Amino acid sequence: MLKLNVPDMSCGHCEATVTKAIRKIDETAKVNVDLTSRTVAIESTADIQRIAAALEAEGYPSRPA
Ligand SMILES: [Cu+2]
Repeated sequence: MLKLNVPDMSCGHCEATVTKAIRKIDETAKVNVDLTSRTVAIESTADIQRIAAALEAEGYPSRPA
């Protein structure tokens, strides 16, 4: 399980965008967004750097949580 802190996530739209960006890297990823703590829990075998880069490209910089 990977956990990323994504401070710019604030609403359902952000959640959808972030989820989509992760699924583009790994369509079977399990993604669980917590808007309160602004963290994303990800179950994926994909490289965390690739996921972080995809999020950044969508305007959501992240850091390990
Ligand atoms: Cu939003």
